[in-house]
Amino acid sequence: MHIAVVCYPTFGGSGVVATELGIALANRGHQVHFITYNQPVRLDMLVPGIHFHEVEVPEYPLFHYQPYELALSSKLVRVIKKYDIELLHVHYAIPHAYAGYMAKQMLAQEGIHIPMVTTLHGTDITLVGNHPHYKPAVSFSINQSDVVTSVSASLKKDTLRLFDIEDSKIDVIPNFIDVSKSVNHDVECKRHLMAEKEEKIITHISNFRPVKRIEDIIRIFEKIQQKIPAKLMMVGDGPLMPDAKRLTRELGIQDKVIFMGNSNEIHRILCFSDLFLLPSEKESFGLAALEAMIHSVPVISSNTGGIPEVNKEGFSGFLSEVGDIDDMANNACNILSDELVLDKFKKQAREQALKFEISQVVPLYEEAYANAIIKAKQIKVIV
Ligand code: GMT
Repeated sequence: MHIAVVCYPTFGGSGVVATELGIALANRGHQVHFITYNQPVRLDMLVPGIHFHEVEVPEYPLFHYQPYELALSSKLVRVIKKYDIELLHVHYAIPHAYAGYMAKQMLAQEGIHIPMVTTLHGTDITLVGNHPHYKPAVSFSINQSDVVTSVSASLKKDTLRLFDIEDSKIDVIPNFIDVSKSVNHDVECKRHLMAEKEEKIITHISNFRPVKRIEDIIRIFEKIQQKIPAKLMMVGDGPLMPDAKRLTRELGIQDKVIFMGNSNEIHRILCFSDLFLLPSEKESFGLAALEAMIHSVPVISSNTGGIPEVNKEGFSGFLSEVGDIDDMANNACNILSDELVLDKFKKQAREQALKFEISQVVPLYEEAYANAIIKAKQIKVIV
């Protein structure tokens, strides 16, 4: 099948899911065309069947805001026609579902009926999409999609609660992990560069936005290191980076916290990590936690959104109420203070992550594509 994929190309989870899914589909013989403003960070252009089309937005000084949606929908029309695209898959509703709908309409004028699948990822529903400034357009474009998928049951529930959308409209297709890629045995694990032998290594990966509760991470770590020798790896970048650095200085733990910036090779960090922290305010799924777990890293997280669908209490880690940093620190110490307990949790974290193996999830998307094609045909007949 010839598939067009629209996603954010940055280090966010939705872009990672879109990219990994696209690569998996290409490996199964599909032609996959990525259409976005930059090459997605994890896109491997050497995989046969992968194509990338850049959306360019010419700067015009009269415009206070450059019209990206317009450029995207025009690019979609051109690519869909030129490469005989049979299906459009947009990741993250804002503004992709809206731009996709516009492209669909333009193409319909020319007798081309392109089925559209929209995958909801989280903040496009719970934070941004729900804002009154966007809500009508988001609601409309979700309803106009032929098939809608959400990355967790919790996100589906949130979508139905916040928007006027029918239950049957949304299929839950969980995020996934490619085991073969995520455990690279050729990579030498350079733990000795990061910590002393007796120190435990605790890791957090995100885009350092308020929803991740970056301050909680630093404060949880500060409590842990009072009881257990440890280092904290802060991986990623974002608006709260300066605040996080300031807090480590205020707490006098700056020598124990390493800010590593964005990384395309998180397996090289997760291979030596003992524990992962994800105390987010909201999290539709928590892909970063799943990536940690497949590397046998147990997770201390908040009990919010889709996280409990991924991190199993007392098995792959522990869950606490949002903001309960004492409980999170205690849970972390309980795992880290006993080597036998730590080993058990490491094994269980990997066992839990294996339930999300990519080979089980990609066919669900192929099924969703087949349904979208059927639905688009029915709509065409009605029109
Ligand atoms: O929160 C992020 O780090 C980025 C955001 C995105 O859209 O890229 O992540 C959302 O989508 C991910 C992939 O489906 C999920 O794993 C994250 O839980 C979700 N983030 C939130 O809901 C806050």
